[in-house]
Amino acid sequence: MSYRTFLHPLLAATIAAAALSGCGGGDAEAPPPPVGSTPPTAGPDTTAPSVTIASDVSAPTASGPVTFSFVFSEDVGTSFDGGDITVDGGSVGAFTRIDGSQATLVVTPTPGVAGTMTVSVAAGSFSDLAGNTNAAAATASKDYIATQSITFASPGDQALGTAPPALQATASSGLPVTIT
Ligand SMILES: [Ca+2]
Repeated sequence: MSYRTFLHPLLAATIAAAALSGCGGGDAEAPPPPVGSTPPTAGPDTTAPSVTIASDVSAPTASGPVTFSFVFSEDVGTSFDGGDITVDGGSVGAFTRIDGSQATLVVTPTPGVAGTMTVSVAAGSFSDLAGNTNAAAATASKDYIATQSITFASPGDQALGTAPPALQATASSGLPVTIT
């Protein structure tokens, strides 16, 4: 029992010292930074929002579906949706609104042909929370290659002594095929 009664004052002193050092002087802390980045004297928001479009394929050409991202300069709420996007050279897939300042759209290349997918947003398509609409259009494109089949026509039966048959082929893309 004498051991326990001796330990308690030591423990208490240790805890008290730790609590004191944890205080750290306390009165020298900097005041918290002001909330928000807009000074209270700023006028109404008259800055038009803008959008930057990019694709998730860094290679020069894509060979399958491409996800285009739309990153807005400020919160545009729900004013932007899939109907604000014009797509050429591919078919429109899933549109996702990540939040008020980001969205994505999947575009699948037209099967069997090579070409360019273009995604664009016209001016006046979306607005910020103050009601300012985007003044500038935006666009992005990605070239794509797609597999295609080449079908050779049968040369048919050939008679001895006649000229060799000319091979003929058609491509699934509809583009002309040159045989050399
Ligand atoms: Ca604005």
